[in-house]
Amino acid sequence: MKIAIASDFHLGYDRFREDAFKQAEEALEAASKVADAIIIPGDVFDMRVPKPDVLAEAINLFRNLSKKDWKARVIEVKAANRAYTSVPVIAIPGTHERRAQGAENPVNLLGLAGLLVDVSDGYAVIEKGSEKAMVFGIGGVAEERFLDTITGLNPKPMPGHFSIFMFHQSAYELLPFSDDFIHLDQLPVGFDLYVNGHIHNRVEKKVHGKNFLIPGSTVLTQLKDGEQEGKGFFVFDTSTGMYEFHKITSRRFVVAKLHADGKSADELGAEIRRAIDAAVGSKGDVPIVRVEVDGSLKKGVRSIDVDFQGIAKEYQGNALVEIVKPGMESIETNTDVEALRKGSLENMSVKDYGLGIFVEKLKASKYSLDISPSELFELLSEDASKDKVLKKALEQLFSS
Ligand SMILES: [Mn+2]
Repeated sequence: MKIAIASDFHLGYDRFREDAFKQAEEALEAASKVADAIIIPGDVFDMRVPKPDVLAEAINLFRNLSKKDWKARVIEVKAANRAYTSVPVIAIPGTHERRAQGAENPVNLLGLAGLLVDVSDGYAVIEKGSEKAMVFGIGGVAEERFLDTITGLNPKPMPGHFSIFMFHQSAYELLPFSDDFIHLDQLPVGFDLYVNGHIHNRVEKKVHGKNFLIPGSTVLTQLKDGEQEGKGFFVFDTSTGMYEFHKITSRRFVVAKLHADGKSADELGAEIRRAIDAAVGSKGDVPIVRVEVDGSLKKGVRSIDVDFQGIAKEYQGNALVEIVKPGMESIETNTDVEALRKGSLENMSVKDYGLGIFVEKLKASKYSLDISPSELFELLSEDASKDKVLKKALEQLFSS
């Protein structure tokens, strides 16, 4: 049985909305042609409460997919939510869809509509002729709760089935940043394949001697060096244990690193234009070009003397230009900003980074409410419930 692994579509992503949709569509369409089943480890949507037109986009996408002539079927599901289809498209919600406990998330909505199988906190069995595979899924949870969640659910492979463990978290070996992140050797043992989402560049590793695959996002979001490699999805053949990466047509992304060192405003301007011209080239597409400038300009020249915005505008229609100029301003820095600059937060979303700081600060202030710091963070980030949550938190604070 051939299983496609495609992840992090981020439908509704504001900045490159059309890219997100088109590239997800191409990945799913291509996957349906070469694979018997598709599994999606989270972040189908970019937001926890997508607007109706984004939901409509997703519904159209998955409806087309479910009409294909699938040779494999989902024959059994035991998960947090009921399944309403046997089409072998199996997903979990990611961190971008994570909502406060008890609230429906948009991936679950697609499950309710019978457009995919939401395999959160449980498993689905796929059958194709005499071949059987099972997928155990755990949707994105707060990092510090993941180990407890694994312990609570106790995922086990199924004898006689090719068993896949699918989740959506950071991993310490990939992001050595927080002690809350799972270590790969803490993942449940005995599975034939481990599949993760969340991280937006492609990762191929081994866990418990088996393959551990992250396909990366299908759309550019973080504009980091690692995303220049091109987007796509994996296809894993359960009978041979071999897999390959299928590229999709994704918008070209080029990073150019320049040094301001002792240059005049005009010199730097010219150098930036040369770098963008080179990146645009003659391919006729509209690439995303990120120009990173470091160092300081010639004495007496300030970075505001360089018309960065004007330069970016000159390329309208030919390139999507982003110019970042760390280190050029003599602004106050702190360790957090330094860490961001040095790229030690590679692969981590701003939301996760913010959550990390929030949890740390609460721990330091000996926070002791019933509600966990990450749940509080989730609640506070849900616009509609802010007043309610503040009230609830205040009540708890002042009643004790
Ligand atoms: Mn993501």
